[in-house]
Amino acid sequence: LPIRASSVVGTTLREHVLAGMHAAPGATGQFTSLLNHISLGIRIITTRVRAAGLAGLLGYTGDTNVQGEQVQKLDAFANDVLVNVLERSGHCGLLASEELDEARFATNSGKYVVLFDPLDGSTNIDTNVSIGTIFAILRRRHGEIVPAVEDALQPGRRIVAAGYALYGPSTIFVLSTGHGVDAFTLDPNVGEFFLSHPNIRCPERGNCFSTNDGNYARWAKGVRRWHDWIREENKEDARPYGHRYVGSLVADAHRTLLKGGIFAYPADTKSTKGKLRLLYEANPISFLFEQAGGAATNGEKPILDIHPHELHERTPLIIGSKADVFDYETFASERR
Ligand code: AHM
Ligand code: MG
Repeated sequence: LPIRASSVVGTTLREHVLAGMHAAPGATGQFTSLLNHISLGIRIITTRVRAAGLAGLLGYTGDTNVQGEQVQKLDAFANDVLVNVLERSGHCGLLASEELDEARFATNSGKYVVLFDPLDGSTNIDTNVSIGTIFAILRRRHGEIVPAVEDALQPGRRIVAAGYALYGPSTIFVLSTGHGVDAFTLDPNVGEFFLSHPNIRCPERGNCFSTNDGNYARWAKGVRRWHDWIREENKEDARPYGHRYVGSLVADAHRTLLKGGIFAYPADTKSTKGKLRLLYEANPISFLFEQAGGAATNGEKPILDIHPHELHERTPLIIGSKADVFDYETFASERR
């Protein structure tokens, strides 16, 4: 088979998305345009994230700036940018964000729904640790003339595209339109994303686990036993696993996607339904893991099979290499 031009390292995100459109029979260009608008939003957010420390140094943060105007916090800024680019695209019927209490109607004729967390890991901003943006795109429910909130409450199985941007040492945009996962790195001088990691595959098994261990005493017995087990010395397998935890989902998920292993944020006696949000955190990340050959569960069933009931619903989230997620499930369900 000839190598697809769009999967060669160095291809721009724009070219890649366009090539996907040409390969899809009957494509109208609306989806392509929507993705290009999201990419624009991410580039705008990047510039503000990169200036965040500097702005603080110059006294531009806090409650008011030198002009006496209120200065927006980074997460509110990121939210406004995404709302604006989505509304301008003309293809988004409904949008929902971690930063908005209610879903928002955008363009009545827009056939897509976009769910997003504009700036995830925001408690890490003050200490200059990586943060990210997460999004999922769904098609509006079939046959409905105008958008309704129910369009957002579809299971993750119906996602048509999902991705995240990680604002780390470089900005990286990880995307799946349902044909595997590719990552694009931003060249800040050119202002363009270039394909840097084509066809990402999550390893079958890893050697690293990622949990907030401070919650140990609050976890269910099965989860505690899994956690004890993964830290035990064993000559026959990779145990004890190494431990990494950033506390920004995008950063922890990105490492786990590339290197394998497991990230787990189970329910506990304080967060009885889990902490992470189903629609705009767990679902898009789970879609990417499944597309890369990894797995994503709430401990009982695949995240993507959950039928959502409300916009800001929470879920336990366990993602990673297939074998590692399977081990977790056998402990959590007390089959082991
Ligand atoms: P946020 O949406 O308020 O930023 O919270 C979500 C974050 C995730 O990025 C991360 O995985 C998790 O919360 C960390 O939680 P904890 O601080 O309890 O370990
Ligand atoms: Mg969040």
